[in-house]
Amino acid sequence: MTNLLILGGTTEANALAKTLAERGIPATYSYAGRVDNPRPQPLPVRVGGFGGVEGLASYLRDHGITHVVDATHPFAAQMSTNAVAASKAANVPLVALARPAWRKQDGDRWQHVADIDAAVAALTGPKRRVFLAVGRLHLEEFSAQPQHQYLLRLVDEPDALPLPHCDVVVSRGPFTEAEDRALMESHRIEVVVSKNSGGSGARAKLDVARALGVPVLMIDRPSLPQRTELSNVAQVLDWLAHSGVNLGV
Ligand code: 3Y8
Ligand code: NAP
Repeated sequence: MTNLLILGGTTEANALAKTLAERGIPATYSYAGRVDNPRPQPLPVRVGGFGGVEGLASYLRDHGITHVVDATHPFAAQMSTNAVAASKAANVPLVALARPAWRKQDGDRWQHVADIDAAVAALTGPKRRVFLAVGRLHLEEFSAQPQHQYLLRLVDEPDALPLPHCDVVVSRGPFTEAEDRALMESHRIEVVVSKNSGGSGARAKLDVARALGVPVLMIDRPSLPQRTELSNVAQVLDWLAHSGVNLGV
């Protein structure tokens, strides 16, 4: 009996969940529980960590999971690393639904940096108006460069902020070019800090930066373990069909 686990939290995971629900393919959608009101899903949802590799391996066995699709964000490196180890331990096949990294285009003024710390170091220098579009989890690191006027975009209202000069926009994506243009022009943004998330949900700020001639500090992705990577829902359905799953309609 087919029973999928989707490790979610991305636009692509949501598209997969919609398709599986429409086809009546049994699956559970998993959130980490990072934000207050995660988007509802057309599948049963579970929220919260599994308790490391062992916890996930036990979850796979206890719930009779037959396939794992890791559709988490490319920066969710710990989850993806655990998922590969746990699926091996529980002998459950796994694929990743992974979107390609964004690539510099003509007109882009990107400076690639290896990680968050390198992005912080690259902000050394006199005060600038910085669009810090990397969420909440790593704001602390940027307090090493308190001189800037920051624009922060967060999913939830923050309680405390580690930066002395910042404006906060509470907004979850996917984002449009019109709203990102309005935001970046009204805040007179002079540099954008972005993770190389890929996908469509957060690329608008890069298209606007190109149009406005604004430089981007582009944070490269963390390395992930070896696994089969598919890049769209159709390929996941194909993988399921080839492993004997009845695709319903
Ligand atoms: C909880 C689940 C959809 C899916 C929406 C995608 C697109 C918008 C781009 C910017 C960048 C950022 C952030 C971002 C994007 C999508 C997608 C994506 C970036 C939700 C969601 C959860 C999270 C967690 C959250 C992190 C934060 C990161 C905001 C849902 C909305 C900055 C990553 O407050 C916190 O603790 C937030 C934590 C991890 C990174 C960080 O360090 O703060 N995502 N984002 C998931 C869970 O609990 O398992 O409610 O929908 C999902 C989405 N976030 O189509 O509706 O697919 O990438 N999410 C980054 O890329 O830099 C925003 O503002 O320009
Ligand atoms: P992470 O650092 O790789 O994972 C840390 C721990 O959080 C994991 O070990 C696991 O806990 C738990 N976890 C992460 N994703 C989970 C999921 N989908 N279901 C259940 N538990 C999960 O992860 P993260 O970067 O904080 O990302 C958390 C969530 O936000 C993921 O769903 C991800 O897709 C989404 N997201 C992240 C980003 C980002 O920039 N990182 C951007 C957009 C969306 P245990 O070890 O206890 O199992």
